[in-house]
Amino acid sequence: MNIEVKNKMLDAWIREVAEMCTPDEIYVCNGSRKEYDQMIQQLLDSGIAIPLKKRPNSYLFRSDPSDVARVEDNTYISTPSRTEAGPTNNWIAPDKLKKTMKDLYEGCMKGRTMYVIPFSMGPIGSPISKIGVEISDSPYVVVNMHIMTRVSDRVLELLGTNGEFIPCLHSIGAPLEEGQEDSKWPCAPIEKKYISHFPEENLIWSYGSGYGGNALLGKKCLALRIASAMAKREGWMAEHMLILRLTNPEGKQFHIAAAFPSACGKTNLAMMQPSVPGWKCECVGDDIAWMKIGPDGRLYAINPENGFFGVAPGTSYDTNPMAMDTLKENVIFTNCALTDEGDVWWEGIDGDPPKHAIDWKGNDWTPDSTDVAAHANARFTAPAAQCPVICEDWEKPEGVPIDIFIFGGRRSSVVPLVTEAYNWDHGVFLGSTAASETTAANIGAVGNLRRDPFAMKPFCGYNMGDYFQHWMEMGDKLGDKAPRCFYVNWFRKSEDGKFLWPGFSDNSRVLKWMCERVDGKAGAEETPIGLLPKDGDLDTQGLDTSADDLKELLKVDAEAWKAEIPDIENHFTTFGDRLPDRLKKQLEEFRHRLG
Ligand code: OXD
Ligand code: MN
Repeated sequence: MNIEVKNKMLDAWIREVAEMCTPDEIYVCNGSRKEYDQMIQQLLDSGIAIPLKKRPNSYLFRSDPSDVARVEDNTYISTPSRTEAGPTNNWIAPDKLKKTMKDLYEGCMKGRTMYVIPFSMGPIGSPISKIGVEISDSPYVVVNMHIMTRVSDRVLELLGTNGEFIPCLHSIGAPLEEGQEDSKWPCAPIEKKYISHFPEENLIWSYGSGYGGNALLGKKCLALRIASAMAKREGWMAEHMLILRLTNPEGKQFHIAAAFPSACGKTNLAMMQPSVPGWKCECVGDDIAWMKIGPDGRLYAINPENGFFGVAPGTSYDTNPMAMDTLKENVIFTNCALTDEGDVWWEGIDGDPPKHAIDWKGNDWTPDSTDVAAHANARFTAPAAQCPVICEDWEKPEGVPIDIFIFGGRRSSVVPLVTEAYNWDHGVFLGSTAASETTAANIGAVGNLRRDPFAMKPFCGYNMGDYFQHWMEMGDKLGDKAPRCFYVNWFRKSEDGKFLWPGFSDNSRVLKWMCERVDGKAGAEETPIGLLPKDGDLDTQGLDTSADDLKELLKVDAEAWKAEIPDIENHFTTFGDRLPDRLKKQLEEFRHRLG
């Protein structure tokens, strides 16, 4: 070990893991630039990282073709009883799961270095932040954690001799025998991959995958699954939400937190540049919000992350110019294509496709190839501080006060552009019934409707019925200081299959209406599904959308909604007696309003 670890629990844990996993070496990370550069050099020397001539200090990695995304089927919430994990999570009893995984961990780091990565989720020392320590045998994980979290020796100082941390154990699950040649992306086969959470012990064990949310344990595992269970116990919220600040022409600020399932444009909205003159949008975070009630009774949010781990395909100067400008240097790309000029390329990026490239699997690619050049889930890892519209308060330890919650999904029909909830309970009803049509990013048939409550289905670390109840209780505590709730759908289509709403920067028109509702300035009409903008309430100046299309976008078809009720009932039934009575009441009232 390169340093002496003063924290007793950490020291004991490192020794215990080392004994089980038998690495050749142990290295405790300090988060310095020098350390990052050395790790990158090592990855370059072994041919794992590919330098990009066109982007300073940026590198491309190619994963194993079997290790390209989060593995929800191999993800477990291991609570003492199955009921505590609830119907939306995979469950194995802790003893059994630990036994299986200990057998896998036995000797799994042979021939490798075991890295100890002390990190903070949230600014180091903030009252909302949490300290984690990830042990991993993947240098790729180390460099990504450097960007996505705050890795620092100051974290160890803060821990002192007895401070608490969340232990996150990760192994790619590929021991190296003496003389055995390493592969470029070692990992275990799918049946040996386990992404396990023990919420009662605040413990994470991940085995077999080197990719994204399976391996960068600060993100989905700690900041959502473990944190949501802690938040329930401690009376705060850990949500799968972007955070943005909108400033109106008079200089008044509004803070919005929005939950969308994957492939609904969350990162684009987080960095959106308004088309409405005089309005300004700044990004606080693009994926996760931790929120606590402040001394003034309002709800304050921080972004616990330090970087963006965004989906590259589809990102362009058209769809997200601020993301494109964030990606100019100091970026790790994974599973993008490589051009002959030494740049990355992906489907949907600006300009013409290159005449020749190397695809994400390392093969020659031309526009005539039948396969995509970049994997659909190809990613960029970029420091949040590099975003040109990062909010100056994004690292404020106390967070920003949330005025508005947005829920949403991708629906080609039925759901209008925007709906305001009648009150908190109705807002929780909208969040708990949120649904999205599946895209290529989801496993299963494209176009199926999948209920993804609060976009937390894959990320809630306990029984989701109890999570709904937690939302109700937070509303009770917040009272009239609670954020207002809205539901949006940017994806409604005309009968001939065209998107009715231009989206992107024009989404600012919808956000403007929300802010004006909060300010008591904009009108709305009551409908069975909630409050909708009346004619003239939505700022459509300069918008290239016909009056008929606008009408269709804001249409409430009671019959179509009635047809949704059985599916909502089925969805609610899965939570059994854990479903809050207040949600049952909401469903009854909804049915009644529909007539
Ligand atoms: C993500 C996700 O990677 O939600 O952020 O899948
Ligand atoms: Mn996400």
